[in-house]
Amino acid sequence: MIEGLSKKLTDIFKTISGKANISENNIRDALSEIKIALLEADVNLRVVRRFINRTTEEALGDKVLRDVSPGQQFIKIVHDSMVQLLGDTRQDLELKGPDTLSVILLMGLQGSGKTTTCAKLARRLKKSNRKPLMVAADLVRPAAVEQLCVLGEKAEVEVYREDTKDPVRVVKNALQYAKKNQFDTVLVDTSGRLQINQELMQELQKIKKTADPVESILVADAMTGQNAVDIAKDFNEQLGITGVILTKFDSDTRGGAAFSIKSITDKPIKFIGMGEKIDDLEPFYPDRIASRILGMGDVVSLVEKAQETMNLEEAEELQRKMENKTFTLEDYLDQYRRMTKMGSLESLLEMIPGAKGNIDPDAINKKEMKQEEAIILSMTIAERKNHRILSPSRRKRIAQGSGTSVYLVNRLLKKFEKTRLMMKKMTKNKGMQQKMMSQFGGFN
Ligand SMILES: Nc1nc2c(ncn2[C@@H]2O[C@H](COP(=O)(O)OP(=O)(O)O)[C@@H](O)[C@H]2O)c(=O)[nH]1
Ligand SMILES: [Mg+2]
Repeated sequence: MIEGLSKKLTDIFKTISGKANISENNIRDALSEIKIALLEADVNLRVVRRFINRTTEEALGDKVLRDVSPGQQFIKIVHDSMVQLLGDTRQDLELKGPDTLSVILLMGLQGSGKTTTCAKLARRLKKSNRKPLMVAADLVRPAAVEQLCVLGEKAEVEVYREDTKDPVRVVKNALQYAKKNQFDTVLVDTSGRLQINQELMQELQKIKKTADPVESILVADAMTGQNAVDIAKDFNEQLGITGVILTKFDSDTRGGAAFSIKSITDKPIKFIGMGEKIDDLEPFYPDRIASRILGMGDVVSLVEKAQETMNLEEAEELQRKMENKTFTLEDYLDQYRRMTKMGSLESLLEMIPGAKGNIDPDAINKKEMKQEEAIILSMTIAERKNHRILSPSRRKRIAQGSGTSVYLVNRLLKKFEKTRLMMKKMTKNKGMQQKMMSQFGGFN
């Protein structure tokens, strides 16, 4: 995610924070480099200009030049301006209370990720105890209804469908169905087109009138950069949107759309799509994204994500085990399973400070994880609890039982030992960062 910009900014900061004294010229030089970096990241020119003007004004004030650590102060100013650019504070969906039906309309061009995002959102709402219904109102693209139904099964959310070519009728009937069956949220998946055209806009206007949504969300592909911004502007002018979900943020190496949308449309980015899987949707936190881009890591997001799959007691239990050296192969397996439950490993790594560049996501081999799981499952309970009893003959038996080889069994044991050792070292250091790292320590 946004690697290019992140790398450039980190380099610029490295130069400036290494200086004991900073002159006005140093600041101007750094800012003009930042300007180039932002333009290369495909950020809208007007937005860049405004950003640079504001930041220059702040940075040339007394605050930076007279500060004891001017470099840090300068970085903070850039960080804060960036947060502002990204939209200041987190904007969640604004839904009505559970007793009133809330409709969320998802719109966008073909392939932007509407259907996938519809299911991701529905799943999220379901997890937060709402009762969502998805409506298949894309009747243009063949198989679109089927696609939503398949995703509906994954998300465990019901899909309303009808055999017709009239999306307005489907929406109308779906709303009645939802009211009758006590659903509290209706998500409408609409059809897109390759480009914005009259036909699409008219269709969406009619649907919007019938659906009377509380949220009209534009789903836009982050990888299309400034194009996504132009689309957001058009949709907002013609249909009125309440927010944007930027998809494929995991594959967006530049970041131009994320930086420009709020300034250009004055509508917030509410979520980002971080992968193809149903759980790969994250709330958009301007401050955390800015920190991630500036290479400060995103400990808070990571902690929250971990908390979703592991409660506090479990985390403390794990901590205790590590300190008492009773961390066993079973716990190791357990950690692996949690990791896969948490979503894509690559997106997790990105959030760990210091992991970027140090841990190679390709080294986290899914096949290897499966093999390791099979190996541990072929062990007896006693063996899992105490790996020291694993004699050569036991290892041979386990290799056969798991369909692997003695070499792979030995490799796993070596990795496990290394993980234990690293966890031990890390639990000695207090501090959240180390705590978090320790849970993922098995990967280098
Ligand atoms: N990497 C990645 N792929 C995504 C994301 N969201 C959607 N996709 C993929 O984009 C393609 C188009 O998605 P789809 O939901 O069918 O788009 P629609 O035409 O707007 O309904 C599919 O292959 C999705 O798996 C995302 O956040 N990250
Ligand atoms: Mg679709």
